[in-house]
Order: sequence, then structure tokens, then C-alpha cells
Amino acid sequence: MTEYPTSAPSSSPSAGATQNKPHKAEKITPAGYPEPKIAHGWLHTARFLTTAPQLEHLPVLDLPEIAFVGRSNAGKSTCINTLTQQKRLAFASKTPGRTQSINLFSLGKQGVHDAVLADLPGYGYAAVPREAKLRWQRVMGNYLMTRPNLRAVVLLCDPRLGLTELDEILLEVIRPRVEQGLKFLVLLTKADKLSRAEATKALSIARLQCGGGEARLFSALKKQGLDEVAQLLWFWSHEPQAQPQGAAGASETEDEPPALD
Ligand SMILES: Nc1nc2c(ncn2[C@@H]2O[C@H](COP(=O)(O)OP(=O)(O)OP(=O)(O)O)[C@@H](O)[C@H]2O)c(=O)[nH]1
Ligand SMILES: [Mg+2]
Repeated sequence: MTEYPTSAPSSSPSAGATQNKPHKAEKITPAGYPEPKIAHGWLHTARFLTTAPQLEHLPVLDLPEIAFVGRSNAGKSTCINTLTQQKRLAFASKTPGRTQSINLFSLGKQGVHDAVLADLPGYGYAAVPREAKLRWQRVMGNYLMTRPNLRAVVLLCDPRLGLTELDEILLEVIRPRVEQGLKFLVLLTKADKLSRAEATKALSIARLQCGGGEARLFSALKKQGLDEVAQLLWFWSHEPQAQPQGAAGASETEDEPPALD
């Protein structure tokens, strides 16, 4: 049984289809952020696009892509479902390791795609066989280093665990691209499990660790942080780009990325 439908939506994103201009009726605040309802309306347009077990199966897209990464069970798929206000768009589960391929979801109103969300399998799940772990490390490392249209990375982290060694390695992997303009957000998930004091402390630590990126608290259960994250993702996806973002140039057969496990 497959987790996802296998057919792409009727109007697929295509090269050159990037739409960076907001619709005329949309209200944008002076800082460039939309009102929350605009950002939520945009996220609600998310549709399954494709699933790719390996990098070469990913479609080449000329659309800003936002990747959700983090340890297994951190809440990536749940976060995507919450942000898009769809119960079963991404496959969330109590069992760690449920997301096993890169799953892409396209966004955009009236059939015009203007961004893509990518749900990535988590790392750090001990029960995964060694071979599968190594394969996945290579795929994810290469994805993060080379995906040309990658605009932003959202690193989801359970604040009760904090940023683990594997998360730190991931930060190292993307650092060169962050320096070149890749957007980066540490999202402290399951904030409903923390007291107010614990949440404040976790957020200040994450802000120190995220090296120039953003850090936010998030709870799918309590819908905490939803407006801010939705606005940020909208802003990042619609921000005019000064120059096309270059990939680091590696391919899956070139240099091995640092091991994530
Ligand atoms: N209390 C609480 N539980 C959450 C929250 N977000 C996710 N969860 C739970 O955490 C578990 C894992 O969620 P997933 O979204 O499947 O996690 P994932 O990061 O996609 O996991 P993998 O696909 O294995 O990498 C599920 O049981 C969710 O219900 C949250 O904000 N609060
Ligand atoms: Mg998942």
C-alpha cells in the first residue's frame, strides 16, 4: 500500500512558472509580511505533487522550495498538515520513521504554483537498518547541498531534547548555503509539552544556536506559532531574489556529506 496518491495535480509546476507577485487584492504589511489570513489561505492550497525516494527522482522545479527537516518523530509531517490545515496531506504517525521519501507539496492559488513544501524523512531513529541510514544520509546531505531551488530550511526540533548532535551536523551542512542567502528557521515543536518558563528558556537557547537564522516555538496541538510561521513562509517564498541561488555543485556521486548518524 502506498502512503500517497501517485498522480500529480492537473497543473504541475513548470520551469519559469515562479510567481513572485502577490495578488492585487492581497494586503501586505510595510515589512513585506502578509496578514495571517493571506498566508493561511495560501498554505491551504497545498496539494500533493510527488514522492521521491532518491534525489534523481525529484522534478527540476523553478519554484522556491521549503524543506522540513529534523529528527524522526520531531513533528515535521504534523507541522505541514497543521500549516496547510489539512489532516492527511503529509503522513504523520506515532511510529518514528514513517516518512521514508522526500514528499513534495505544491502551493499556489488558481492553479498557478508559486512554491513547494518538502517533507523529508527524519534522522536519528535507532531501529532503521545501518544500510538504510547511510543511504538516507547521502540523499539528504546532497539534497540540502545541491537542490538548486531550495529557498528555506525549517529544522524541527523537540525542545525537550534540544538540538542534538545530528541537528548540529545538519547545521554545518547547510551553513555555506545560509551564508549565501538560504533562509533558515529552527522550529521548537510540541511546545504544549513545556511550561512557560521552559519554553522561554528553550527559545533563548535555540536563538543562540541557530547562527543567524530564526527560532520560534510551535505547537500543532495548541496552534501556537501558526500565524508567525505561515507569514514567514509566505514572505520567504514571495521575496524577490536579487540573484538566482546557486547550488554548491556536488552530485550524489561526488563528495560524501558529513554523516548524520
Ligand atoms: N503534543 C504534541 N504532539 C505532537 C505535535 N506535533 C506532532 N506531535 C506528535 O508527534 C508524533 C510524530 O509526529 P510526525 O509529524 O509524524 O513526526 P515526523 O517528524 O514527521 O516523523 P518522521 O516522519 O518519523 O520523521 C505524532 O504522534 C504526532 O501526533 C505537537 O505540536 N504537540
Ligand atoms: Mg514525517
